[in-house]
Amino acid sequence: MNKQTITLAENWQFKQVTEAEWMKAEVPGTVHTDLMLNGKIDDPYYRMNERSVQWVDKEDWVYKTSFKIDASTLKHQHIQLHFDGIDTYGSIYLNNQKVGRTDNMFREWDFDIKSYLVEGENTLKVVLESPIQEGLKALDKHGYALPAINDQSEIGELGDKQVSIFTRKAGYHYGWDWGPRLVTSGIWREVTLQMWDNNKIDNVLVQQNTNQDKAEVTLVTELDQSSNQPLRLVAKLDGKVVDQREVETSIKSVQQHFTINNPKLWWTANLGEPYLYQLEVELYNGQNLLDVHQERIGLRDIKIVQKPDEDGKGKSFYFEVNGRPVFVKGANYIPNDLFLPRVSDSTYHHMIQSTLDANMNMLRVWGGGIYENDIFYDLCDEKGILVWQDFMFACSMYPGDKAFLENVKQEAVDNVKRLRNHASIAIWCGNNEMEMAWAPGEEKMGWGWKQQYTVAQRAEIWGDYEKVFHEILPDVVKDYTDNQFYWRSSPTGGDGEVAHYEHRSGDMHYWGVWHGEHPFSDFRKYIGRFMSEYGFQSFPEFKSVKKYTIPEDYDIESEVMASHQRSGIGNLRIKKYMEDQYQVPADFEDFLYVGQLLQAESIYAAIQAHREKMPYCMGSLYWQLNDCWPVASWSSMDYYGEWKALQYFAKEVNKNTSLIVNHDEKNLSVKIASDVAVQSVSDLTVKLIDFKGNELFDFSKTVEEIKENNTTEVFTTTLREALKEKDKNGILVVTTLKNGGVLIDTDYHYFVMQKELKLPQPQLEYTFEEKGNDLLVTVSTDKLVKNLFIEVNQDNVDLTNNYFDLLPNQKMEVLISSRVNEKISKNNLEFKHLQQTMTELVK
Ligand code: BMA
Repeated sequence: MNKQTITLAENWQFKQVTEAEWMKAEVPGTVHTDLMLNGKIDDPYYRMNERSVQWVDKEDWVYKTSFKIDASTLKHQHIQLHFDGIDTYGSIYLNNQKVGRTDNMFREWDFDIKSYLVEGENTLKVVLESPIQEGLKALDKHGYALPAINDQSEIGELGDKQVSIFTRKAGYHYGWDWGPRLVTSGIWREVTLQMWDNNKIDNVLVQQNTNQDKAEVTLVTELDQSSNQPLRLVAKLDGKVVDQREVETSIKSVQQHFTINNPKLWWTANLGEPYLYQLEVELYNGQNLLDVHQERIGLRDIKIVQKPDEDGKGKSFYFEVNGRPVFVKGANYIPNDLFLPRVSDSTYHHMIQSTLDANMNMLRVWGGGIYENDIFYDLCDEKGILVWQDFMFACSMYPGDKAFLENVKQEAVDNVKRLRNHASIAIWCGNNEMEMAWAPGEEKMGWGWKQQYTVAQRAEIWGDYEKVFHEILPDVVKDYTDNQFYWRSSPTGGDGEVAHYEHRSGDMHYWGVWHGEHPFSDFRKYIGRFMSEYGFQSFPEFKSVKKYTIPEDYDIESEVMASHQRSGIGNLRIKKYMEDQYQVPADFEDFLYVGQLLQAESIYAAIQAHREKMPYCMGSLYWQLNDCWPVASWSSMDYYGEWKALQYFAKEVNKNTSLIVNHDEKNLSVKIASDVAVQSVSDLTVKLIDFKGNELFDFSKTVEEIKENNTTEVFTTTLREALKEKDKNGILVVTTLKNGGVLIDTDYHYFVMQKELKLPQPQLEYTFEEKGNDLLVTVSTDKLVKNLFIEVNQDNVDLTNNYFDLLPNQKMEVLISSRVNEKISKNNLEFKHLQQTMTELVK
């Protein structure tokens, strides 16, 4: 092949520009992690250390490496220096001559360097200018401040000077309500030398028209051609040639067509197999292979359906995959670290596997983070997880000068081209919450932003918004993708209408519970067509908290714990809602545990309410799947990858076919919500038992048919009939659904708040069985156990179940295994259940 790539990952050194001493550096890397590596700063995630590293982002840094080039390599016609990403302002020098400058973390950069190279030793230097100093200059030039509510400028020692919006860099680096302020710099993605002669493939756009019977595929290949040689382009699918053609010398863009009959379709995880074909596009000169483009593609058709309701008052908003409406189950996703290059492939595997294991079928890559690494999308493709992709703008208003707009356009082109062929990409969205916060044309709506400005400034700010989100970004999606869907902002009511809680079109972020202090029961009241955000916070489990604290910090109000809680109202909200539902434990460790249950129960109920409203509501993405550092947040997995109680509860409530049991003052009802049709007869049993296991009521029936994307009531009775004179505090309803003898779902339903449950003191028995490195724990009990938590004091472990209720005389098997092949020791296990945390006796 005439193309050659050399990765520049070795011999890197760095220093502060004003200092003399060079230190060892990692590329890809960040200044902060390199300073840690050299023992110059302490881990910013530990206790209050974040505060002592705020100087780092105000300095300029320089990285250098050297590499050898031999005479034959130098003969290549084209030699480019390629950066997959530079964070952010970088001046690039080769052999002390400036070859260019970068100013956008999200873009890829190419510099022609043939004329700068010499035979033998070459030096590459990258000067990283402080994003804060650059931001301050831009703020000065702009003349007035712009809204950036999550920018923690005070912690950054800048007073009220919020500069994040002026730099095209991940917003969350400047702080968020779940993140610290650590404004990084670094060569954060790979650096390569790319060499070729005459011709290469630049990129390939895959277009398809797919249905069950056939897929008509068009490949649009862009070539970099500078020779007069006759060329041939060969397309292969799963190793078989599907098209080949001669290419005329002057042509830059070539189309190839082929048809696949009876294609193996790509499906979301819950509906089928996410089949991927291996695509190769090869460029030949005679028999000589010049270049090859490889990727895995899915044959599928994805649409977003917005059909007016019959009464004309709203419109649907649902995803249709291969002609089938899909109820979306999932979560919002943020970057896994502030220091992005250290996020390992195994972290990505764990995240996406956990998404799949929690029976989800979509992640929303939220706009305050990054356009994720390729591996993220590869894994989503493989596992059948749809991706809602935001462009990187969130909760702020941005400038709109010519240079900024041109920069944004290039960023969009780079990322759209990189990601568009992934089977998982389902929607492109302009930004997070900006339309709703500004609320154009609605004086009474919004977050009070526009009221801070003069008429002229308001016109300018909204004008700049429209240029980016109503022109540049939709144009890029239109021009560079296979007709993919663009949505202006999340949330938006659609048709230019601002989203609100009563709106009957578009997507909805429901924050009445939490921010608005609505009761949990309001999750059932405010349901839109597609719930793209809602959430509730919790702390990490104690094992995780111990990693960033010392015993004197073990109080949620301590300075250290408060610093790892970035929502100003966070602790207040958790305590208030906990008081409503639970007996609030005085013990710190118990508080963390009960807090996780509180979060899990509330979001479980929300997801259930959304599914119950199918097909009116066709999506439920809670805020948020993961964390970027150890912190109290809305996440269902903590920074160390530990599943919180919510992740287990999500797994339960997201099952394709799920029981929903509810009661009100008068009635008890059982419903079945299902994403899929179940044609054969199913068996439903509904039992009422007390906490010692006595049966008080027993009902069973067969269910003839379960419909897809629908919720059907299958049983109802009056409370009077079911409960008789029984004590509500000591009973529960156990509902099971079986099909052909196979258990589909079980649900336990209680009649009172957790704080009012008369939980008995159970006699628990445990047996342990080693299975290779894994440990099988079998738990049994004589009386009801509520929310048994198996705490494993080992890292990187998976449990098949946790935080579960165990019925009297029931047995539960939990397999504990290690993701790093370690032996699980029973000595590392501790157990906790709710009754142990309750100090007040329920009368
Ligand atoms: C949502 C998100 C984030 C934020 C979260 C919790 O609206 O888009 O901006 O972290 O709320 O407040």
